[in-house]
Amino acid sequence: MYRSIIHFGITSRLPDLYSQKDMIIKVKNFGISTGKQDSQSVCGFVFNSTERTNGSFTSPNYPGLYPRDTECHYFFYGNASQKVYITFAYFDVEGVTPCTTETASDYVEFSNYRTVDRKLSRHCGLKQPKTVESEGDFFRVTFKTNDRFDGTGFEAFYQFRSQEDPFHVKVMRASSASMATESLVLTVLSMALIVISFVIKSYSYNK
Ligand SMILES: [Ca+2]
Repeated sequence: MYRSIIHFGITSRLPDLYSQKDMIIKVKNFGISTGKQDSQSVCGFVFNSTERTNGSFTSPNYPGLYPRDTECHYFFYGNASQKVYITFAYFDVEGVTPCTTETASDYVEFSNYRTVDRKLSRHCGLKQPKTVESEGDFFRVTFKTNDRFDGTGFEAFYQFRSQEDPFHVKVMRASSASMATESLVLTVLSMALIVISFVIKSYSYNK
């Protein structure tokens, strides 16, 4: 399913100590302190709205440099009436748009599914993505790095909001009383207009 081995590319940083080709390390601690680590994936973190309705999450080893050749997934599970909102406070992901393999970029990707969501574009560079909103009660954030160049990653905030949430401005339905007043005013106004036009017409005829 996911990679079971993380290659940190330490060879290039510490050539004297590790002269062999590559160093392979199995990593369990990603320096990510929030969410529940998913035992099924190497770098997977689960955020359930039943446990917390808001909080923060970061790239591995934040605010230090993130590791190379790493793929982390952040899974957000709300209840049926909730949506997930992700806002970035800090963003430094090495790469250039469109943040693809061709541009040798690391990237952050969003999805409304467990698989790739083609509607949502990838993000890299220094420009923080705007607040992202999920379509439904599930959302996934993926962070993927390649084998060259580094950044300090990201810090982001998540919030589960239910559709009835007071944060959401709802369109107010006019009460029946005010609707009655409104229609009465409209009726009076239109009657006044008819009278005025009648007066004007009869005045011009009389001329
Ligand atoms: Ca990189």
